Amino acid sequence: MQIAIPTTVMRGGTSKGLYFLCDDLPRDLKQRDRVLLAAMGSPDARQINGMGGAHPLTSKVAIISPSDDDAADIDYLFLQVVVGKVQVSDSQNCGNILAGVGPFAVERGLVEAQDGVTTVRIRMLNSGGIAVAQINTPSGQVTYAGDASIDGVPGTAAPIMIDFADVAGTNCGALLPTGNVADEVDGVEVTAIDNGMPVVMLRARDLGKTGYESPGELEADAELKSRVESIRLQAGPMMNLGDVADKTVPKISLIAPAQYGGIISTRTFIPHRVHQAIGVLGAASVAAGCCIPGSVADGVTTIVDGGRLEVEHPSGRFTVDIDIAQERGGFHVTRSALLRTARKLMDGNVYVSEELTTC
Ligand code: NQM
Repeated sequence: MQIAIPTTVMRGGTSKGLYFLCDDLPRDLKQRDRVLLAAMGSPDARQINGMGGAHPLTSKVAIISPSDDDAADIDYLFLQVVVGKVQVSDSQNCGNILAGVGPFAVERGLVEAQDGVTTVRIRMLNSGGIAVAQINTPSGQVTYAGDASIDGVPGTAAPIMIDFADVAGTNCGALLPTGNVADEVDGVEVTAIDNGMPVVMLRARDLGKTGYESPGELEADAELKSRVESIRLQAGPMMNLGDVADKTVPKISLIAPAQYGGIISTRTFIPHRVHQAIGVLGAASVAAGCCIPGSVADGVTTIVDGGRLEVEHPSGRFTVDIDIAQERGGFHVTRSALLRTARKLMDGNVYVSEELTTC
């Protein structure tokens, strides 16, 4: 027999996933993960028997519950249901799926809607840190329609402004987790950085690439992929992430001079597929790297001291507002803010075999 589990399918930023209330999923974590694998269709590489879209960007889950933290209204746990593997990972946060969390919480009655704009304070359980999202709620109803556009998503939608007060080092303990602005791994200069997402930045040209290749071209290059993975496996422990063989972090961002008036151009391994755009917190980390003299971005771009930075990616640009200060010899990011949109696609039940919730 199959049982029904209430869920909402939502596009959050440039990603898509299933959004659940925590109480609707099994409490036991092994059972919960079995249910989510079945709901998404993993480990099948095509996810044909589930809701997933056979790509990391469309195999994502948000679990939302009321928060007991006075600084937050709700808690958000992000889970990556790995495509092609029996693996559900909480090793990373996701700022794109985060965009749908505020609307979901308002619609499910976890946060009271205001007439106009509703502020939702979200505690991010994977990484720590609070995100503050502004949701359009005219007459106390969430609206998804609007005139904001983000690169990588067709059309326009209601704007969702998201502010991160203090996310630097939330995954790795420090903005520059190795203690250096640059390190060498496998003979390649890298900058390991965590402004909400652990990212290893390196110059595309140092790997024999222009940095303007398409995701498909980069994914087809087996030698490049193995060099990138070798650097990632060594950078993980250096970034206080331990053994990252089975983790989806750090991300590897190949950087090159901007082509379209932005601060820098990126192609980002997440970590085995190449992002069609760039992750939200991934972009915040790369933007922070563009503010640090001596980082690998220094010379690829002109280092700035914060402001509105446009990070270029394969499908356009990602704007990050960043405030960064140099204090006591270190760098302190006081604010990262950005615009996303989200859209509710379907609301109903996902069906899984009852045995998964009982054994
Ligand atoms: O960096 C993909 C995405 C992400 C993560 C990934 C993200 C972020 O685009 O905050 O949004 O890097 O795995 O959904």
